[in-house]
Amino acid sequence: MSLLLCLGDIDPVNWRKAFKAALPDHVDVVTRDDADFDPSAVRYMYVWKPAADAFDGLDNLEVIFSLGAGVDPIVAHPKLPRNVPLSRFVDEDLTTRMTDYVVAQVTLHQRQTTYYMALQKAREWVQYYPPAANECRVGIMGLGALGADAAEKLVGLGFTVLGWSRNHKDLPGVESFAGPGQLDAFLSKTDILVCLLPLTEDTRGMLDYELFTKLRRDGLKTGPVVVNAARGGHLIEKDLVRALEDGTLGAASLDVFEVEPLPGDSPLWAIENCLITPHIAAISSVHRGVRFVVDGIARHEAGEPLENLVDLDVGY
Ligand code: NDP
Ligand code: OXD
Repeated sequence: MSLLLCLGDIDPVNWRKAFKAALPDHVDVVTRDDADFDPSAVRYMYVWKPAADAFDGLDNLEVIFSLGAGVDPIVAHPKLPRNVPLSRFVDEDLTTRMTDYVVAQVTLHQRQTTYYMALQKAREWVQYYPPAANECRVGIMGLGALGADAAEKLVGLGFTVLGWSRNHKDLPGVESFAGPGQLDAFLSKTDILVCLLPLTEDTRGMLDYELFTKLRRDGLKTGPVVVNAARGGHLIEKDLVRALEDGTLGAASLDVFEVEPLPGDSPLWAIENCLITPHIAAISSVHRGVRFVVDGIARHEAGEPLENLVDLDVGY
């Protein structure tokens, strides 16, 4: 039986080596490029951005493991076998790295860094004092594995933290809002909006101009801020450009984009109060990813339930 690596734009060489060293002897590690590839031998699959033929011929597939925490390209795949369980990556190292990113961006915007960068460029000395952490309200969209950890760490730093999710949450120090009916109330109290939602039919394109106009306006001097570390599909980029240009937003931090790599002619590159990183907020490391799959296969073969199963009907 075999584990099929289906890693999209990621080079499988190091993964293959690490899987071979860690998996029991009865599980081979294969790719579709192998000369002797036998789809009927595939019981397990490890997937990131599956190609059009990714699931073809896999009649004996038992479990799909997602390399990413986000499963949107897998769930949206037209040939996904919907009767096969999909287990996604939820991992302490990934979570910590994402929280590092969120805390860094939030702190930077609370301290109004893009405002002082503009002053530095203009050689101007303006002693405006940024708000203290507790005067700054951070609204996190998505209070799952990543959002909940970021919220906890931001509370620890003294920020006023709000969260919006599908279901109500009881997280220490976090004011919880749930569902579409409470979205506007959540936005109206938010100075720095952090998106950590999964990309689903309900969340695609949510971050648009109308939503930006609903954020709290009397918090940060330069206007509210959007931080998107989830998926490019959440954000309407032209709306963000407009909102940054007309002052509806004071600044933004983007790690993910509608098209990745971000095309050279995107107007986002040139906006000085839009801080861009190339989808590096958090990574599934080879070591941790291999551990996740090896443990998952062991659980499955022992007849134990798999962890972090995706509900294909809700899309995350
Ligand atoms: P989870 O599935 O653990 O959490 C998702 C959260 O979003 C839950 O709180 C859920 O609500 C909420 N949610 C889902 N749909 C809606 C909706 N329609 N309305 C309101 N709330 C909703 O995901 P993770 O925290 O593990 O990951 C979040 C995303 O982060 C991933 O999907 C991925 O896109 C992105 N990511 C980005 C990385 C990067 O490097 N930039 C790295 C890793 C992940 P409820 O709790 O009520 O179900
Ligand atoms: C993920 C990612 O979903 O890296 O894990 O984007």
